[in-house]
Amino acid sequence: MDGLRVNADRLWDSLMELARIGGTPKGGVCRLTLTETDRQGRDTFIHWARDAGLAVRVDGIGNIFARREGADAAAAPVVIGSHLDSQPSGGKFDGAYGVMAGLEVVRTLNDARVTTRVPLEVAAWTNEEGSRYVPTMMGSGVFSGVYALDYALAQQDSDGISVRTALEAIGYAGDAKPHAVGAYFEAHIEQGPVLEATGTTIGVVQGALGQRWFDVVITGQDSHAGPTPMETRRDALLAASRLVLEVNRIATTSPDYARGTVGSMQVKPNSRNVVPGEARMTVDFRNAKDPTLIAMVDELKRRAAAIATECRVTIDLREVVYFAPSEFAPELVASVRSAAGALGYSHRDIVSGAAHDAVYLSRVAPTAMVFVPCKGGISHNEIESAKPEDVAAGCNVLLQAVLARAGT
Ligand code: HGY
Ligand code: MN
Ligand code: MN
Repeated sequence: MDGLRVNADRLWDSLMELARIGGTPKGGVCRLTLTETDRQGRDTFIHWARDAGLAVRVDGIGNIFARREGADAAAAPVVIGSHLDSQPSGGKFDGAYGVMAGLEVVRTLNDARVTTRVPLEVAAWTNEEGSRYVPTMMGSGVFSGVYALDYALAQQDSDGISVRTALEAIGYAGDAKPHAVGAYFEAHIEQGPVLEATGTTIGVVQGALGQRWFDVVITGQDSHAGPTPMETRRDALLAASRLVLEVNRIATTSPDYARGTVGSMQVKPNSRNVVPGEARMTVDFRNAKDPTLIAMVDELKRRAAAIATECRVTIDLREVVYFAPSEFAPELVASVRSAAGALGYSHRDIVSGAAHDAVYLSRVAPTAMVFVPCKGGISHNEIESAKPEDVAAGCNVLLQAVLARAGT
């Protein structure tokens, strides 16, 4: 099987075809989870999967499993997956690449009439992005036992629509039960600058940063921008602005790949001549070491308390996501590294700054990821781009690593 190669044009064409669903003017995609465009993306994947002879099942949170039988039908499948949902102004490759690469692995095995020893499944996980609904990686989190199904179904978006309602509205509330997974592989663009900057084709992913997400509500008092003296104001936006600076200071002064982002802020009443009485913002902290991640949050809480006193406001920090740094299965990571080497691709070990469904799958099955470069390291942006030859290279590594695990 060492000579087997994927069909690079077919893979690229599938990615470009899928990118037309929810396509945005600057060449990105908007397929927010459980919306009409997400449904269309799901339907397209299922159509292609069935064309490839796969049996399709959907579970209670809308995760899709497209199954290719193996010689040992009772064996736990090797699953290859990622996600079809995107950020509001996302790119063509984030998530979609991993699902299309899984489909291309199957298509290649079909062309070569290869039967694997254990079954294969191509999976598309619900709501990886965590943009419309928190928590992030919701579908893979339910599948892996991190979140109860009812908890996930009850989550509401900013319009008060529950996951359950949205899932039923697009017809993806399925009944497939959780099943054993023999191993999990995910191909993904790096979403950062390292591979491109070092001229490396394949990232051999060791694991992913831990994350702690907070929803923050800052409450002061609306008051008139003119008569209200500066020293008596209870200005929620001033307090929020100081907290944003603290998030950045903590992240830039902490070790171990520390990251800190405030990605969203709402101000009330949001009127130019009213001192804002309320500000809502998000905090996304990440780190490669759990003790450092915990220390970052402790420092944030200390600084928030001081800012609240100085600005005469209240600051409520509600943690909405927490998962420790994850390490992938050494034996599977080694199979990715040796596949890249055998195929003659430049490769390097790398830690993922982004979380992926693989983070939660690694709790229930040996897991590994394959990274390929993206242009300028830019992702979660409509201009996200990758090269056809890199996309194909990652899929060839995926094919060989999957075959090494699934057997033939
Ligand atoms: O935020 C993340 O790491 C992922 O893109 N959901
Ligand atoms: Mn992704
Ligand atoms: Mn993403």
